[in-house]
Amino acid sequence: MRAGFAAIVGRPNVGKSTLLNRLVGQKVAIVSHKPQTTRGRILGVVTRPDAQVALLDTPGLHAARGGLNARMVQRALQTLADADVALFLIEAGPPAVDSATRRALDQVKASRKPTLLLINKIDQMPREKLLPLIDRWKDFHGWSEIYPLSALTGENVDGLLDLVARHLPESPPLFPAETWTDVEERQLCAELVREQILRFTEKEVPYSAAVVIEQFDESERAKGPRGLVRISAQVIVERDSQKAIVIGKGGARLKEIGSKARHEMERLLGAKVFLQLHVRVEPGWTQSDKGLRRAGYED
Ligand SMILES: Nc1nc2c(ncn2[C@@H]2O[C@H](COP(=O)(O)OP(=O)(O)OP(=O)(O)O)[C@@H](O)[C@H]2O)c(=O)[nH]1
Ligand SMILES: [Mg+2]
Repeated sequence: MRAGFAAIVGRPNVGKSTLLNRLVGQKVAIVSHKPQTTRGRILGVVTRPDAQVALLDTPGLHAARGGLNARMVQRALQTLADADVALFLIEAGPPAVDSATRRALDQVKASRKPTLLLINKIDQMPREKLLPLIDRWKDFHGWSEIYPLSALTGENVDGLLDLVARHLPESPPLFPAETWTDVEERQLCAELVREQILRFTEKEVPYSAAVVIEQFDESERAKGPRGLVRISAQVIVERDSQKAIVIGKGGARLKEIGSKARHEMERLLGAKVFLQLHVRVEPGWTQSDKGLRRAGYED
C-alpha cells in the first residue's frame, strides 16, 4: 500500500480545484472562472485498494502585495512544503511561457519535491498543438512525468492517480477509507455561498467578500426522511458600496445568491436547508490580521 500527500499547485485559474473535485468525485472545492477563488488548503482523499492519495488543493501562486493575497500564497507554499509530491498544473495554450508562470515554476522547483507537470484544459486546444507544447515544457524542469488532461471533461483523468501513487511512500492509509475531506460541513456551506458571490458580482467585490457561518442548527436534521438544517451566514465586505452591490435592487441579488447556494447545500447535506444571509461591512478586512481573523481566516 502507498499513501501520502500530493499538492496541486499552479497559477490562479488553471483548474486546480476542478481537478481536485474530479479526482475525488465530490465537490470539495468551489470553482469559478475568476482567478483567486481558492483561499486556503483543501484536502480531498481518494482511497483505493492499492493506494490512498491525499490531494491538497491550494490557492493560485501569484505576485501578492500583502494582506489576504499574501496569506493565500504563503498557504500554498506551506502546503507544497508538507507534501510528498507536487502536481504543477498549467493551462494548455500558446507554448510561450509568461513570466508569472515562470515565477510559479521557480517556487515549485525550490520546494525540491518530485513534480508532475499536468497540462490541463486540453479540450480547448487543437490536438496537433499538444506535442509542441509538451516539447517546450520538457526542458524547464526534471519532471517526474508530463501528463495532459482535461479536468473539466474528464479526458485522460483516469490513470493520473496511478502515476501519482507511484511517487508516494509505502505506508498504511493515513485516513479512514470513507473519508473524502477534513473540511467541516459548515465550512463547505460557507464556501458555497462565496461561490455564488463570485458568480453574481464583478470587479473587486469577489475579492472583498468573505462568508462566515453564524448558525448551523441541526436539531431537526434527523426528523423525517429529509430533515431540516437551519443555516445563517454573514457575508462580509469591505465597503458600503460593495454591500449595496451584493444586496442588489430590492434585495434581488442577495436573494439569488442565497437561493443558488441553498440548492447546493441541500445536495451536499442531503437535507432541506433554511438559509438566511446578512451582509456586514468590515472596512479593509483583507488587509489586517484582525480583519482576516474576523472573516474566518485564522492562522
Ligand atoms: N475548458 C476547460 N476549462 C477548465 C478546465 N478545468 C478548469 N476549467 C475552468 O477554469 C476555471 C478555473 O477553474 P478553477 O478550478 O476554479 O481554477 P483554480 O486553479 O482552482 O483557480 P484558483 O482557485 O483561483 O487558483 C473555471 O471556469 C473552470 O471551469 C478544463 O479542463 N477545460
Ligand atoms: Mg481553486
